[in-house]
Amino acid sequence: MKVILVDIVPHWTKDEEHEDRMIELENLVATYGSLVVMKKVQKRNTPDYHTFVGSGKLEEVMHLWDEIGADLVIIGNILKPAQIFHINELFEKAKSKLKAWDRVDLILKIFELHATSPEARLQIELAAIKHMWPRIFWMWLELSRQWWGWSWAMRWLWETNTEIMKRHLRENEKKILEKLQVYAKTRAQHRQSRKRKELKTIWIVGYTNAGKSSLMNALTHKWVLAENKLFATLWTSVGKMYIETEDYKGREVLLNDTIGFIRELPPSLIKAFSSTLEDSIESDVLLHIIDASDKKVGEKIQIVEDTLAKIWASQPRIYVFNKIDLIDDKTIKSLKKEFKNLNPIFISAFDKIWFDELKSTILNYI
Ligand SMILES: Nc1nc2c(ncn2[C@@H]2O[C@H](COP(=O)(O)OP(=O)(O)OP(=O)(O)O)[C@@H](O)[C@H]2O)c(=O)[nH]1
Ligand SMILES: [Mg+2]
Repeated sequence: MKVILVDIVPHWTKDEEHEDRMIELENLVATYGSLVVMKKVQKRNTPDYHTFVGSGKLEEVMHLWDEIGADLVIIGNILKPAQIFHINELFEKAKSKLKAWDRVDLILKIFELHATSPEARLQIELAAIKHMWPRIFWMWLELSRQWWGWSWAMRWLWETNTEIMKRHLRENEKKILEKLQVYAKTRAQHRQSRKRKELKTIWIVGYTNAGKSSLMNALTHKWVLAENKLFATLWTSVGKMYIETEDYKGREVLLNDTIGFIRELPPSLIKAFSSTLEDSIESDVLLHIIDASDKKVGEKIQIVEDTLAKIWASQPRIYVFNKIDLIDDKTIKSLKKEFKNLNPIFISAFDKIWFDELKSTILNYI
């Protein structure tokens, strides 16, 4: 699919900031397997009430569509149901084949693509239904406003169809929730059994692509998929790590590798993973993995912290700067200085360096 990317940022956004947003959006599109053929950044402080982007920009995009043959316009922000409806309506009226998605649509599509287990698929289906509800409701509201020109028969047909659609969604939602409850019950039993064995759990959290799964693989004998893609991991994997102790008895801890976070990830999408995240949310310690080679380290740390606050995770944290093989000593030194208050540990999951220090810090926390 050929994609035109449109991102709206306030006037005061620095160039490097919106470039960073754009790179991330492009990475998301690439993860979905599509190609960005055109990028548009628009600076405006208040989004357009009707279409978010503004009709002028949309006209421009529609003309481009003719020239470059794009299929999809992705808006890098989170839009209101009415706004996405108006954009698609505008495209339809202009007889354009373009469709519009917002950021949440794109992330949901990636989730759909990466969901491999039956439970993951159910959770994502549920998230998609929840995401569609306000849009359907809005579509109904908008179309019923146009009724005055309709015949009675048309109105009746349309109302009946909408009712069928709503009922279908409601029934689907109920069925999915019932199936998910079965999984949640099994998981709760496993959690109880781990508690009885007094095994401590550590949740590996962090921005997407920070290297969480790579670290999980390096510390345990698991093989979790780690690749240069956003949201490579969607599900929780649990692995056992052994830490040597001075009394030679050693300690075992459980590591949870889960979905990564990203800016503007709506809490409703995180909640879609609530059953698989339950284990992690109840963990004893958080290992916050940070990509040290990222130019926007501070911002990414803040986004992860904000997301954790939204899901009420308040455990003690160990901050781990990963990928130090990609940066020079001078950068490490300045990061150490800048983030001194976090007491971070600097490692490379690739080269397996500074793992002893990481393990002994973990030991202090459990
Ligand atoms: N150079 C270098 N690359 C690394 C290191 N750790 C991870 N990577 C690379 O970074 C990319 C992302 O790694 P993952 O382990 O999949 O990251 P993740 O945080 O699990 O990502 P998501 O599951 O998508 O949120 C992969 O291409 C890894 O090979 C490291 O220490 N050094
Ligand atoms: Mg991962």
